[in-house]
Amino acid sequence: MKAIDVCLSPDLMHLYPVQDRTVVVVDILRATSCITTAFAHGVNRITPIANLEECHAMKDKGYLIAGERDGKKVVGFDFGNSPFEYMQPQIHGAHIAFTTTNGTQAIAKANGAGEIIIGSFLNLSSVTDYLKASANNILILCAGWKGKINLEDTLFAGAVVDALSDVAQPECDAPRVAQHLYNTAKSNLFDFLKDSSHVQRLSRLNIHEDIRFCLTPDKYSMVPKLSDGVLGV
Ligand code: 3SL
Repeated sequence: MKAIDVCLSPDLMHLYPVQDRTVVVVDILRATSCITTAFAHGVNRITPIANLEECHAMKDKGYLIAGERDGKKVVGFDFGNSPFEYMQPQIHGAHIAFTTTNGTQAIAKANGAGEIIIGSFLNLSSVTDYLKASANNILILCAGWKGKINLEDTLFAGAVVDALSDVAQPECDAPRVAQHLYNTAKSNLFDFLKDSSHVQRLSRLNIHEDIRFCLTPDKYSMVPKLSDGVLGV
């Protein structure tokens, strides 16, 4: 049986060897939900960038530039971090440079992994099918918030652990914690998350529709994958 583990914060990544692993990076609210939505709506490539200035400079190289800091679209950027922005016809065939507070930092922290894929509730079954078909051991990397653990990424990790329970053995207690949490919350994820820190943060920005959308399971079928620093499907 292959092994599955969950890293609840990018700041804990030094504890997890990733060389031969498939790392699933998850930032449910909202970076990996946006990435998934963008590919479902025809974006060609996304280059995730940790640094804001570096992303800004990509505009002069012909990229559309996108992302947020502290939830808000960056001044001068083409798109922010709402999944609804990635349904527009302009993104069709585009190459987007993308930077976010936590999601793209987590992708950078997974550097050196056997492979890196992008997970969200929107492509949950595609991700679990992909992981079932692969012989690789698995690490789910939760983006969290500035090094702190969050509920929504942990819930997604639990959903993956649960779906793979016949084929992947938890390596420590984090996968079990996540699975318990998911089984407690799964009948109404939106309600379960209503007091969570990032839902509170995003509610102040008045984006309840984004939150509901990001919690929708299996809306899209594809698995974005990182190759030479660029995401594609
Ligand atoms: O931190 C991130 O990567 C973002 O997804 C955060 S926010 O939802 O845009 O606030």
